[in-house]
Parts: sequence; structure tokens; C-alpha cells
Amino acid sequence: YFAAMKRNIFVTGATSGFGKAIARLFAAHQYDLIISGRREERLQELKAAWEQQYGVKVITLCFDVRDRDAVDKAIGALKQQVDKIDILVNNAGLAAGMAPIDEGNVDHWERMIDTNLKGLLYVTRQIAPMMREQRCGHIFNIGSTAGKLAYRNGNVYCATKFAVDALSQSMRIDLLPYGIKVTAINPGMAETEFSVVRFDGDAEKASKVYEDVRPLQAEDIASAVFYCASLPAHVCINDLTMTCLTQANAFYSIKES
Ligand code: NDP
Ligand code: 8X3
Repeated sequence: YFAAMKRNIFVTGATSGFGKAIARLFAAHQYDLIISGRREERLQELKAAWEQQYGVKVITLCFDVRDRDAVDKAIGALKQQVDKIDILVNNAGLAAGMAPIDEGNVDHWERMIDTNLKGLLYVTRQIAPMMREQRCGHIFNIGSTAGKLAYRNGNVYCATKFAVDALSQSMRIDLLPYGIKVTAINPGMAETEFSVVRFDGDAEKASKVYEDVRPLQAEDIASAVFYCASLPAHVCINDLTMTCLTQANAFYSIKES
């Protein structure tokens, strides 16, 4: 009976950074996991480690969120294995490059729009009807301080996160008649693989982003998500913006003294 009551969480982009920390924290609290990403090896490693360490069930789904058919196929197969999804975390995302608008790389732009925006939509379109059927559920969208205030050379990345902000607001309205919560989590600078990805593997350039600051860590974001997910049924945190102590917003931060 208790096995049937067990809660689960589906985290996209769980092979690294926030997604990995979120999945681990929920596993530690006995949630079954559905974890996704493109790196199959990492998914398998995490599944083996967490099933052993936490005694939870971990389903891995290896797909690219930009590939609509792959999303539909993977989640279609998932629906044969689980009969509910308690929590969805739309986390998979990235920044590619950081250039003024007149010099931007159009391939970078498309990668960000396809991942951060269309990928989030493809996954949500599959999972939201399940939650509607269940008459409950909780969707987290990982936005950013970059989705609240634009910064220099942030242009398209900021635009995708502004769009996520709009989607979180609108999804909440659409889904609240069915008891589904929608929470936007908007972190500021956090040390993950984010900047290494943004600067195409240039570790030195990436580490410069966090020079003289004590950035958020992935575990900080995981704690915030867990807090929001642990509130009573009638309470929803709609929008949570979090930064490290020396950052005020996407535009303004100071050096650690
Ligand atoms: P990481 O690079 O550490 O993690 C990104 C995750 O997204 C990886 O697991 C990656 O998995 C997955 N991912 C990326 N592209 C795709 C894709 N096309 N299909 C499937 N999965 C994909 O970065 P973060 O943890 O920092 O980023 C997570 C989210 O947080 C992003 O949406 C980012 O924009 C946002 N964010 C980050 C901040 C930061 O400063 N770090 C601050 C605010 C928001 P794989 O490569 O295996 O596919
Ligand atoms: C990622 C953090 O500072 O590049 O959303 O906007 S930042």
C-alpha cells in the first residue's frame, strides 16, 4: 500500500548542476525519480548510485528536449511505466555564447530558443495532461534572474528566460483549476557546468564568471525546490528569485569583500 503512495519527481537535465542536485535531494527524501538528459552514461551512473544509496526507483530517459518526436516517444514510453507524475522540474537549459546582438551567433540563438523554450514546452505538453487527469501535480520551471532583468550581451538568453517567466505565469492560470501548482524558480549566478557550456568548454573563461564572488551552489537551488514542494496542499510559492549575497539582480553584483 505504501509503495503505491510513493511520490515521484521528473527532472529534466538531471545529469549535471541544478537538475542533478534536485534529483538527489528528492531521492534522499524517498521520492522515486525520473531523470533525463542527453548523456546516457551519466544517467546510468546516477541511477545505479541512487538506487543503491537511497533505495528508490530511478527511471532514466535519454533524449534531447529539442527533438519533439524524441520527447513524445520517451514520455509515451514512460506513461506505460508510471501512472502518475507528482512533480515535474523543467530544468534542462543552457546559455550559448555572450555577444552583442549585432555580433551574435545565430546557431547559438537557435540552440537556446530550442532548448530553453521549445524543449520546456514539448515536455510540459506531455506531462500537464497527466497532471490534469490526476487533479494534482506541481510544475517547477527553472527561470533565471536573467528572466527578470536583461543584462549586457545577455540578449537571447535573457529573452528565453523572460519567455519562461511568461509561461510560468500563464501556465499557472491555465492549470490552477485542476489543483496543479506552478512555481518559477529564478536563480542568479550559480556554479555548475553552465558557464563551461556557455563558453564552449573554455574552463578559464568560465571560472572568471565566479571570480571574487561566492556564487550559489546547485544544492541551494535544490533546497529551494524541496521547500516549495513540501508546503501544504493549499500553499503555492509562485515565483522565487534567489541570488548569492553579493548579487542584487542580473545586472548588479559586487565583489566579495
Ligand atoms: P548545467 O550545464 O550544469 O546543466 C544543464 C542540464 O541541462 C544538463 O543536465 C544537460 O544534460 C541538460 N540539457 C542541456 N541541453 C539539453 C538538451 N538539449 N536536451 C536535454 N537535456 C539538456 O547547468 P545548470 O544546472 O546551471 O542549468 C540548469 C538550468 O538552470 C538551465 O535552464 C539554466 O538556464 C538555468 N540557470 C542557471 C544558472 C546558473 O548560473 N548556473 C542561473 C539561473 C538559471 P545533457 O548535457 O546530458 O543533455
Ligand atoms: C544564468 C545566470 O547570470 O548568466 O541564468 O544570467 S546569468
